[in-house]
Amino acid sequence: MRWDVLTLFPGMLEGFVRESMVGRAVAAGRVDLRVHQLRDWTTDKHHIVDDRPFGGGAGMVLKPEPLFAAIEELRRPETTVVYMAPDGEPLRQPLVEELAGHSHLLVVSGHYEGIDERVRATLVDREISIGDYVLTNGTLPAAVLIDAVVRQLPGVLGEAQSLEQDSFRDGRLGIPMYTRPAEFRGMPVPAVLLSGDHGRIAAWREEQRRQRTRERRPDLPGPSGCEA
Ligand code: JCQ
Repeated sequence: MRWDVLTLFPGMLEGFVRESMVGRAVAAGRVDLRVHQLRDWTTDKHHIVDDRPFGGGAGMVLKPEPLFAAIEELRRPETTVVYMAPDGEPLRQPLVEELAGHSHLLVVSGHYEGIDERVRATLVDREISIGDYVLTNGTLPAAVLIDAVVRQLPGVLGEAQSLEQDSFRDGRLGIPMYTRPAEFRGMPVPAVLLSGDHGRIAAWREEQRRQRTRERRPDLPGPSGCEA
């Protein structure tokens, strides 16, 4: 899978990529990830990427010219151009899984009050939000998107099984997990998990998922289809 990221802060992504499983996927050749400095597409002496908003108001807006030049150079026929923004479509696991099927994502990270609306109207295919709060720029949201999508790619996680156990996989939260020791500071691991009875373990886990989702996230869609 090919990724290009357009940002004013390439160093933020380079550290993350170097230190994470995304970096492993890049080293293994499963992901081709290129981070670009938006200023490289400016043509003026001072490499200016922003300007004051028409109509007045506080803050600055990313100018259309460098964004048009960069996106038109980096995109190909199969490319999906993604803009990270608080007013985008909320990022949830089904969208993550859909994006994992794309061959080329070009992620645009905004700054200040955002980017000129004409870029969004004509060049951006999808606008995605990572949550209902405001950050100073879209580079951490881009990192979040990359991490969530890349871990879905075949062979990036150790076992395919670990994806099946994910929270949100079937619209519900994950299960409680324990490891050794079987008792720690007076707290025992639930006996059923030590029983070796795979049928009872599966039933217990199913009940935990149901209870936890109901208590903590009654808003989640829940399991769909015949098991509902
Ligand atoms: C993405 N959730 C929050 C982009 C404008 C200040 O306004 C803007 C901020 C950004 C950075 O992205 C986010 C974000 N998902 O803040 C455009």
